[in-house]
Amino acid sequence: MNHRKSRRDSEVTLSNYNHKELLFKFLIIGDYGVGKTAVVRRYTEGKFSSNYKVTIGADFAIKTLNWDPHTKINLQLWDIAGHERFGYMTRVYYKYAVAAALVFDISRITTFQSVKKWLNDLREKVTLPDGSNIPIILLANKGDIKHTAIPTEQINKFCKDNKIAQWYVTSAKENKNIDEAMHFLVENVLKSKIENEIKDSIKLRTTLINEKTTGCCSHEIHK
Ligand SMILES: Nc1nc2c(ncn2[C@@H]2O[C@H](COP(=O)(O)OP(=O)(O)OP(=O)(O)O)[C@@H](O)[C@H]2O)c(=O)[nH]1
Ligand SMILES: [Mg+2]
Repeated sequence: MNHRKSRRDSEVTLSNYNHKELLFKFLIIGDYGVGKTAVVRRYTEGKFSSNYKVTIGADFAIKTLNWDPHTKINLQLWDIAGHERFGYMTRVYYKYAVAAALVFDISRITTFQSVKKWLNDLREKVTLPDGSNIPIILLANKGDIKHTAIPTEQINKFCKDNKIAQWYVTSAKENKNIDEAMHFLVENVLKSKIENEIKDSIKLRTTLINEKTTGCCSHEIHK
């Protein structure tokens, strides 16, 4: 995996007029063996291996997207070891994340039961700078395995009850729905970013108007 110096999330580099480069940190979390590393590898390198090599701590990979003619997005995907759930390091790994993909193995019910604990851990430790929750999607991975242990209705209900915007049946092995899921997350982050920028510009305008008013009044008093 590519290792690079970590930068703060949502960093904007205006390289030239009307062209921007963004950096988003995404978390990939869930129980051990559900396929987090396989999903990241499929997405960033287009490869799959059936060997299981346990992730220790966390790893990360970069994917660059030419989102539109004016926007380049560098996605920093943090692949957190499934064994880390109750490790104190998760707080450090989660820092500055702007979105997350929660992964479980559709053929193993226990991994779905753990999703709630991962979600609670995430919501407790990460919020966007304005205090709101980060966008989260749920990936029911190993969709190529015919044995599905969790009924669709149960997953739908879980997402509705826990305000998870979207879920996908994915397969790192067969390259199913991984691009689509990541695309959805990026769109959500961009949407919340635009909303925040609008809020900021309103705040700025209000401040400017207030300052102008204050300036005007104090000027009148001095007259
Ligand atoms: N059939 C199938 N096997 C998969 C798929 N994704 C991952 N696997 C296999 O599942 C095993 C575990 O995958 P990993 O990606 O290493 O799991 P992980 O979630 O990163 O596990 P930890 O690093 O321990 O947290 C490996 O043997 C993978 O080849 C998939 O979509 N389909
Ligand atoms: Mg792993």
